[in-house]
Amino acid sequence: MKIERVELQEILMPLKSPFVTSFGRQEKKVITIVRLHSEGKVGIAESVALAFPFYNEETNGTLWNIMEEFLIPILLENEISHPDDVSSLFSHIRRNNMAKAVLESAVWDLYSRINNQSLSRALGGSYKEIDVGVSIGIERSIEQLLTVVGHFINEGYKKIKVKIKPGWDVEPIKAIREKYGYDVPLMADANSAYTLQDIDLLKELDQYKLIMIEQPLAHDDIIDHAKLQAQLSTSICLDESIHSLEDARKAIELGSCKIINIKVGRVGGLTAAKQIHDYCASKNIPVWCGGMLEAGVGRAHNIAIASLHNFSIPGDTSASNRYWNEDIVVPEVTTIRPGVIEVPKGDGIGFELNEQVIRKYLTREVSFGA
Ligand code: OSB
Ligand code: MG
Repeated sequence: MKIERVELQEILMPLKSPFVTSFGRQEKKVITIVRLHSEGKVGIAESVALAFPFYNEETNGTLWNIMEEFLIPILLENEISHPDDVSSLFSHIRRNNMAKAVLESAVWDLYSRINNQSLSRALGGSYKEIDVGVSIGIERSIEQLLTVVGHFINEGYKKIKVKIKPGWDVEPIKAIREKYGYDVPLMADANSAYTLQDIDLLKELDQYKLIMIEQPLAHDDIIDHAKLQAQLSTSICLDESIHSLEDARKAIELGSCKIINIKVGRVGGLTAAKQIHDYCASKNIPVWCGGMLEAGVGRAHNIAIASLHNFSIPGDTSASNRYWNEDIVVPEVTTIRPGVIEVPKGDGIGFELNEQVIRKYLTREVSFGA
């Protein structure tokens, strides 16, 4: 397949309510939508880099720079026989995984559309439905947090993840357990807000029987996480620390985690996500699909990868209406039953762009190639 044209569109969409983590507060989200044209078909994907380099080093700005200057010329100049080729073509460019991932994921969508199959099928997925959870930011009070948690428990989400940071950890977790009990599948995500000096506090969380604690320590660490895991009964899940199959192998060998959160953007694309999934399966390490506040296109890619068998823990891919008043795809990404999303059977990601919504929030657009 030869990519004939690449279109980039940037949109700025307001979130329904602000999302606060240990690294910052977001009220709107910048999203770059990629369209790749070949053989009369269009493959699509959406970027996940945030507007600021506080989760990882990439931003929407660095993404455009790397795509325009390096990645898009490679896509336009090379014949691609399979989407797996793209990661090899990009491999000499260091990091910039989110820039690589958005283009690579669009190639996967294009490839599956050209072959008249669903992206899930092209990736080797087996689930027809996936269980999903929800991620809840840092709220302004315990009372408000309990209201929000209660709302999502009522909606039937299969995993409740709450953000924690120093000063907002034991107290909110304890309050959730006291009000809603121990049957709620609850976990915490620290986004690297702690160090080994906080070990006593992190051990205190053990009594609340969390299904895991996500990325408690530094974004670039796997050594201290191994020391911490040895002293915690709660499983550690790594997010920020895992950028590649090699990172996953080293973290698992060191005992730095018992679970891995796979984000397609963070690992540089669907091929890498699948490889990490397969490796983790061979080591009995369950994985789940993380999120980056995606709109419908990103959710659709997440649903497809989460249909692979070792995605055995509900991910963060809630329905689009958890964050958005309107979706950038039709149909909108919804649950079919409480906490369950159907894996689409249609070609590619199984959703089409909602041009009207995209036009409404468009901030810039450019195209390359024919
Ligand atoms: O750490 O998983 C994270 C959002 C932005 C950046 C990092 C993270 C998150 C979330 C939200 O937790 C997940 C989602 O609902 O998309
Ligand atoms: Mg996380």
